[in-house]
Amino acid sequence: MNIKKAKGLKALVVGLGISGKAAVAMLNSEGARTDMYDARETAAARKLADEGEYSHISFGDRPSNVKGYDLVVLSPGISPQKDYVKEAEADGAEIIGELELAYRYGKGKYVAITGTNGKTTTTTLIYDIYKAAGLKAELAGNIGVAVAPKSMYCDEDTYLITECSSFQLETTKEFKPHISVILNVTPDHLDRHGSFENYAKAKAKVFANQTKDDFCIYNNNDEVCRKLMEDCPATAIPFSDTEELERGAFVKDGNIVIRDGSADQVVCGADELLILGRHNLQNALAAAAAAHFGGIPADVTAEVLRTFKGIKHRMQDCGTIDGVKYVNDSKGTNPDAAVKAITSYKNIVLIAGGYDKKGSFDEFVKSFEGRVKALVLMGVTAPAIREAAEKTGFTNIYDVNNMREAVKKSAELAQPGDTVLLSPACASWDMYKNFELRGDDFIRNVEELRSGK
Ligand code: UMA
Repeated sequence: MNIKKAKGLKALVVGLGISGKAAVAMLNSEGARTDMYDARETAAARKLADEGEYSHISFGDRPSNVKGYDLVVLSPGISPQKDYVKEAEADGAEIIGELELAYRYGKGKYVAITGTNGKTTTTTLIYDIYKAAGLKAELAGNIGVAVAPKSMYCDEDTYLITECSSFQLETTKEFKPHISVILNVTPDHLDRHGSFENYAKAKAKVFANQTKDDFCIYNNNDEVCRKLMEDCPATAIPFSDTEELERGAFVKDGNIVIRDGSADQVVCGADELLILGRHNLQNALAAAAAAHFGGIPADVTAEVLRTFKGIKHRMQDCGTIDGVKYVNDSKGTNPDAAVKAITSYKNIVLIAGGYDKKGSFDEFVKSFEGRVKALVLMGVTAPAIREAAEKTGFTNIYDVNNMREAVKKSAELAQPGDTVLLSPACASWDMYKNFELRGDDFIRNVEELRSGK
């Protein structure tokens, strides 16, 4: 039971996208007096203000006022380090995000999944398993669904299977999931968090308020995860695809096995998974552990693992044209995610580049060896990726201006048996609103290629 009362609080919601709108609705229904701010003035934002009883709304570089608030609810895309946020805090406001708001004023039991990569796949797998077990479950969080409406309208015994980004965790304070999952931690969003250490710290907030009665499922193959566990107050449950563990989820004799007490439970064969790659085996192990420690029988988990086909924009098979396979991995928004996709295929014509998060591309280009034949670059980071690739001696590089040109050029370069892979290693925000729109643009262009347009 996490419910508190927000009645009478004076709140400012910063950013009016998916999270901000949900925060406004929750605060209004709780009886808080809610003001709003967004850098961009849109008709949708105005409408929101007209509907609110006490709302004042402002647009532009900063909110018209940041003084006198009890609570400031930041959208995930907005840094708590911004001057006006610091000013509000100095004036006595508590700074939280929509995840924390949903937790404080709503209901439900949380299964919170974080990590640099694999979050959406694992969150979806866990959700599918909980539903298959007949439990009440809702999908929420960074997967594109605000948490607040789910926690407002669910029952106390509903599981909120919540994908948590570092941005969302950064602004949590009391958030306490019953089961947390940390899949891996590799450099991402360094422009926002300032350092890898700060980014890892934000991830560790997923377990900060857990107790021994809760579970934290973590990747024992990931050094950063193991290190974070030194400060974990929950019952820590490791998973590994390479070693047998005293307790946890691992692969033994080719099977996914759960060990919890004396007898091992065989879930299913690792080769029965339809989703490809070592990282997906790790995602399946994490999901199997999250299911087991949520009290779900192994046969229910097995059925979902055997039939799960993956998610859109994550190594999504878009079919074959003239013997060339087209794969949409628009969700490869950081170098590590893209490496995972690259190592799952051979003879690749790779489309990469996008928004600059100020990370290094050295490891990314190293993974090309023996796999990537040609590189087609677009977006702000194109010169940086070219430079990193050329340093390693890789020179088969082509610059293009948009996705249409990228798909056309890739089709020219690819031979039967090759794979054209969109896995940009970068966020989409320089050219698109989000990675979904980038992936849809890729799919549309592949379809046009198929129809000969
Ligand atoms: N805005 C400002 N000032 C700024 C920046 C943005 O006012 O300085 C305004 C914009 O004009 C816009 C609103 O804020 O109206 C957008 O807010 P937002 O960027 O926080 O996005 P939301 O629509 O609320 O979506 C957020 C997550 N977005 C980000 O973290 C950037 C979504 O994750 C998430 O699905 C959604 O909440 C529901 O939980 C997307 C994402 O890209 C998928 N996540 C990153 C990732 O996965 O790498 C972390």
